[in-house]
Amino acid sequence: MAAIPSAFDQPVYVTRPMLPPLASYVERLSQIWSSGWLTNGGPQHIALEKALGAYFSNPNISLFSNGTTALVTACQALRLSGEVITTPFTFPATPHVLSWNKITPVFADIDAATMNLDPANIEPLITDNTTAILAVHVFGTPCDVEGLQTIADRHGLRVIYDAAHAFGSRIHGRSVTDFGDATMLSFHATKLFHTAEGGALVLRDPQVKNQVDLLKNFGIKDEFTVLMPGINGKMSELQAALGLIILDMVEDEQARRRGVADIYRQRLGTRPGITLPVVQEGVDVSQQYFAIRVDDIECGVSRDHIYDEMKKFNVMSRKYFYPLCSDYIYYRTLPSASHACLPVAHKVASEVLCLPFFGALTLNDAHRICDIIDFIVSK
Ligand code: T4K
Repeated sequence: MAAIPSAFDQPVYVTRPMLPPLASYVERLSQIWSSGWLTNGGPQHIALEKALGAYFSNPNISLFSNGTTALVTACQALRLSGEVITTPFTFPATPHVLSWNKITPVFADIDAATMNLDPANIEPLITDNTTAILAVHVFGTPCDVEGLQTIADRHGLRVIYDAAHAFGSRIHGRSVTDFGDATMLSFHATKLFHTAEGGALVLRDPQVKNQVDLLKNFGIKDEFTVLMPGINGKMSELQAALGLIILDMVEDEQARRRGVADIYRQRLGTRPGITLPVVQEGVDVSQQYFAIRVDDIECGVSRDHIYDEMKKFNVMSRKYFYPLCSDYIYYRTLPSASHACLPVAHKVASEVLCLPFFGALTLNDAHRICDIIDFIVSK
């Protein structure tokens, strides 16, 4: 049997936020201090919105205090109601934004390879009450955007994407934000590009962008006119200033993560029972997460065993997204939440393990994590 690998001295988390040299943030903070302008669309906010508009080649972008509020607002702006078809394999925010809009989430099963909504499962779930499809580019892997749009067009539905994991994901050179009526991005600290907390909507229609801008600022048009019951979803100057610095670091961070991914692929790809993230022709992924799948029969040990044992070596992997949203107390009585309707999602949720994946992880760390997995699996 292989020698026992040494444990890490400090916990190695699933991700760590990119942090710029403090001095560069202090420099931006001093601009904020001199302006005395802290929020409500100040100079940092204007600059970040413009920079991200250029990054996505779409000026119809609206910044938010977080991704969840952005998605809640998108549902309002697009006047979604009734039922929306979505995936159970996601973070709780995805179905919750529907519930906050008094919309019933209807869960459809996912594709086994991409772990995203499978268009083939959507049509049988469409009723007269269905107004949209809310799909998630899980772990940065793009959805079948053409398949989803074809179904939406056939039934007059909106398409919204939760691209919380997909900053920088591209399909044949086009940003994932080019597809659908609205795309939400999360800029939470755990995301590749972040503003500590934050998010954005990228919109197809400039009129929807105007509506979104009103909605995220209480519906205020001017000092004496409030047009609609909006919310406070504004990004502050402190968040935007951080984003302006982090944006310049994204490419380098992605390159570092690719180095880690290469090691995981080389070292774990030949292990029976371990499946690596899918590689799709013509697709660039964001490098947000590195999610392996563990088939307990073929591998000889379960995903849960690897997760528990890795902790003993101070490696904190995560079982994103277990349990499925359809198994939460609030949703499990929905007809679409029954286990029988979601066999692939249940299998995937029992197998997925997100390994530590961030630019500050050294290649040596990545090898050590593989040594630990090898040890656990062969023990
Ligand atoms: N849609 C999808 C598909 C999402 O995944 C998310 C968020 C959303 C919507 C909602 O977007 P936001 O409204 O958040 O913008 C984390 C994040 O909090 C959450 O934003 C994210 N998805 C989710 C996948 O991951 P937790 O519960 O795993 O967070 P936590 O605190 O356990 O953090 C994970 C690890 O990250 C920690 O073990 C250590 C590291 N970490 C975390 C923070 C907050 C740091 O090193 N520094 C930090 O500041 O949800």
